[in-house]
Amino acid sequence: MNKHTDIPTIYSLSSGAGIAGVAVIRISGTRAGECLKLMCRKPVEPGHTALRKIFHPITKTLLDEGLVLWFPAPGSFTGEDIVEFQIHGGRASIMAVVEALSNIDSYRQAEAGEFTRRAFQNGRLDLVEIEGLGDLIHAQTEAQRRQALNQSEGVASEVFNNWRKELIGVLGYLEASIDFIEEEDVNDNALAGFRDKLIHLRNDMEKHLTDGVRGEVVRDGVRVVLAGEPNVGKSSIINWLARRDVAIVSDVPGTTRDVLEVQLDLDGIPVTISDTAGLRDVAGDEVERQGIARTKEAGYRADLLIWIVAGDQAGADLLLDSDAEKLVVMNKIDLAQQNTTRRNSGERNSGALPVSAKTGEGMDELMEKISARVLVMFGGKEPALITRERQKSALAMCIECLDGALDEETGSLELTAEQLRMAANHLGRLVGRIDVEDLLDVIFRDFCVGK
Ligand SMILES: Nc1nc2c(ncn2[C@@H]2O[C@H](COP(=O)(O)OP(=O)(O)OP(=O)(O)O)[C@@H](O)[C@H]2O)c(=O)[nH]1
Ligand SMILES: [Mg+2]
Repeated sequence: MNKHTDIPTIYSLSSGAGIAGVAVIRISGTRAGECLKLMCRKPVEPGHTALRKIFHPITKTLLDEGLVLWFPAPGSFTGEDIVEFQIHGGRASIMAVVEALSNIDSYRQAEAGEFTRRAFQNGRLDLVEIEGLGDLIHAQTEAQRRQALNQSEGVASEVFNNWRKELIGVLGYLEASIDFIEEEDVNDNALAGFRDKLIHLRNDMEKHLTDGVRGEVVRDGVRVVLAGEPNVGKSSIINWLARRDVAIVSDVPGTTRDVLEVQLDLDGIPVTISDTAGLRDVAGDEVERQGIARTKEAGYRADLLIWIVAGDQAGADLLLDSDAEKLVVMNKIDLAQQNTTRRNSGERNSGALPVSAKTGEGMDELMEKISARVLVMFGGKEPALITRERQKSALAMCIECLDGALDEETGSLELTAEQLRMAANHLGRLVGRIDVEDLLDVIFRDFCVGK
């Protein structure tokens, strides 16, 4: 087989589904240029765009007219020759051009993420950049966009590559020393020169690893959970925060049975607010018991737990086991103002934020408080470099090996060197320089066709 038939040329609609003014069809591969010759009567200059009539390669009927882009390898997105047709966005126009492309020898439909996979294979993007690109496509909020762009543009990779370079530099020095230093005075002498440097590097890595919690939360969203006893007004509050009737409100205690989620964008940070079943002893009702189990689970996983008490009820202490930050809110202050039980409730929850989901009093302040807490926890600073479990575990393993290398008890220079080599390998795996075939399917699974 020659080079041409080895690797098929792939094509796909790269713009989204649904009717739009313009659709982009991308073609990539060693034979991408052929569709230009077969489907356009005039050539397009390399690196340029031109308006062209687009014809069927066999029947020669006119299919559409649009902009045609021609990016020869290696400077294209995939590192291969790429052609892009920007045609009219109607379904029939898209289908006609896609069908036309299927007639060209060695052309086939691209699979999900295949363009990006080729970009990786041709060294145009590393794994972290690809993960960032995947996140960028899904980014819904400003903080997600900034974080994803930081990765897709290679800012994070540059840091990881520099760490790796430093480790390899030290490793080279150590390996050279192995041949020259006598066994007895090996470790101290050979390590002394770079111990501080390695410790500094290790601490820097750890800082970014810890910061990864923020990175993951920005990707996945901050979890804010509303909880409390039945009837305190949790569902009324979530409806107010969502500015629509997402949850059923009634004066029957135990109305909410399930966890109900609403997505909000608070100053660029994605937030999921959950309404939950009210907590109480319900020996008799199986459905409510299951609901309460879900409340406990949600509370356990929360980043911020909002405990709600009602101004006209006694006001229970927080009944959930959770490491989350907490905020206590006293709802129904409109009733409390006329009710003596407020004193009771008020004493137990003296720091509680007074609100009324009915009159709206204090509700803007509640929203501001949630935003402020979320921002303190996850926003404001530079985007995190580590944003997902895969990256976190690679960096954690690197630090572990580095600790092994720095351990004074290690005893032999060879073992120290081996630990350093493994530490560098974990960083190599993080950016996808080495040994990552097994990761690729998982990473590209999240990509859509056409990307
Ligand atoms: N007066 C007054 N009534 C309120 C206020 N907030 C909620 N209510 C009423 O209190 C009752 C219970 O409200 P919900 O929002 O369903 O309470 P919940 O905490 O979700 O209750 P469960 O789902 O049963 O746990 C309803 O009749 C609401 O209209 C408030 O601020 N003031
Ligand atoms: Mg409810």
